[in-house]
Amino acid sequence: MATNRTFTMIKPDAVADGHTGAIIKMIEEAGFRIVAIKKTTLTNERAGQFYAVHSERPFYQGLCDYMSSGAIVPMILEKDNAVADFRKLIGATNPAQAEEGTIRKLYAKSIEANAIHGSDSDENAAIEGSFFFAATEQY
Ligand code: YYY
Ligand code: MG
Repeated sequence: MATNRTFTMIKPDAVADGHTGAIIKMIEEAGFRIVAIKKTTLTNERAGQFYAVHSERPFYQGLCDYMSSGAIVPMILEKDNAVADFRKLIGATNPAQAEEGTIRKLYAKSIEANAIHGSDSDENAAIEGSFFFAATEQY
């Protein structure tokens, strides 16, 4: 059975451009309940830890620089089939390939500055959620 939680963060470009409210509205209207939320920043080093799985990829350093360039809004979300349904809501990694009506189609600027993160598995959702939030911050 799919677990009912996923992890997301609104990325620096979308936060800086004032899209936080519109994106949260889309998330809630799609039926996700916000379990945890805050506005914070990542150092370059912590961004590197979060994306460690990509450390050998050519885009890794640029990604770490970008993710530490401004405020982000991490969230834990709850819904039946949360991981898969949320990936559908955000759309493809490259906004040029994202479907109409998805968050990335609407708000991403490029494959790097692509507005929002979504966990790719139940296991990673739990790891990523606890990267940002203590158990006492999840309601
Ligand atoms: O899960 P998702 O965010 O859709 O993509 P990943 O393949 O996990 O890559 C993580 C992150 O890295 C992506 O959101 C933007 C960045 N990135 C990039 O800058 N250039 C690429 N060719 C691939 C990914
Ligand atoms: Mg990914």
